[in-house]
Amino acid sequence: MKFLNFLFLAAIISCDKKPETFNQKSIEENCFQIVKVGKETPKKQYVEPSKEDILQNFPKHIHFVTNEHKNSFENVLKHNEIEIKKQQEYVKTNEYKIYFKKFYEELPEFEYLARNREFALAKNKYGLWLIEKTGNQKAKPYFLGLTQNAFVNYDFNAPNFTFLSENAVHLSGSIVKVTRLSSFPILPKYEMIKDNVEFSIQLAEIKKDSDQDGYNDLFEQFIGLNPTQKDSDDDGVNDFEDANPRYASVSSKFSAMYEAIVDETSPKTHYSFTEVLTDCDYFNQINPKNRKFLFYNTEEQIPIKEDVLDHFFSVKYSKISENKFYPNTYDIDYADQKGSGSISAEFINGKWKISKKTNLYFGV
Ligand SMILES: [Ca+2]
Ligand SMILES: [Ca+2]
Ligand SMILES: [Ca+2]
Repeated sequence: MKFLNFLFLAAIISCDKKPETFNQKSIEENCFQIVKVGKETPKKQYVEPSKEDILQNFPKHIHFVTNEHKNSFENVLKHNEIEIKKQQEYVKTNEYKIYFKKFYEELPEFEYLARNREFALAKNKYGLWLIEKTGNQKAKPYFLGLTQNAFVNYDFNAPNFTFLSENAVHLSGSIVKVTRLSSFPILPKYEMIKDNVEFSIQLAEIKKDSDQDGYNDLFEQFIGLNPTQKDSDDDGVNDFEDANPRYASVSSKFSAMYEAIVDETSPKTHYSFTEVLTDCDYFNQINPKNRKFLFYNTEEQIPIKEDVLDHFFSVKYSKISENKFYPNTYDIDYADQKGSGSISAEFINGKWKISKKTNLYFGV
């Protein structure tokens, strides 16, 4: 029941900040609850894509043909849950750790599905990756750019199944329409668009890293970085090393507050970010030290559309409210997979003191 009970209790508090310039005004409005605004700007209506839209907008780098001799989608889906459980058990075994040793040792944050020659097929929260490990060279992950509309049917029982030919990655599955009920952490609902599909992606396409910054073009496109610029936000730190690669950091009192709230220690890998959806510049301009962030504003909705936003942005924050009773104290409501509650930030002697209170546990 991840977000079922989640409500941003828009504690509308008077705020006597008098914005002076246009820019200043927009930051204030985007960051603070202001009584004049009254309520949040209504969200843009999400328009569900038709099956034709999905086929038309299917990523151009993925070629597909239909193959009559494969399992039908209905059949695959029937066993999907059992297969996923089997895979979850398999990744805990020594057999798994030994079979994928050379990949696993370097990049344990991926889940490995199959191994062909010097390549492994792996997944993480963004989707499927091809990981190359040649000799003593460092393992190199390439994102495959398969959208949620490409349902891949891999053989969980055979980690040596063939997914690689000389020049391309081949996977079988179906093209589907996916609908998720954002309030429930349950499996999504699928509607079949094209059954028995063989997907193929050219290796050259997969390995393309136009700006040579370490992320392949397909990954940069997916997470909203610039595939033709090493340093997307032009702050002097290349995308691959940048802990906040979409927005240049700017120090300010409230950026420091957000840093104190969110910059918790976490394994800092190049292939996992904490995604935050916010229109508040104080928030997206933070300079994190302990983990990597991707900030998106509600207008761009990159890379995931409305129907899956809740699953991609696992922590949500409300705007800032000035505390009516305590001076120099600000409140933010939050919700994550574990529960929801409020964060209180007090500014004392130039430093932020943060306290977090969980009001509701989701029991997961
Ligand atoms: Ca790149
Ligand atoms: Ca780049
Ligand atoms: Ca940068």
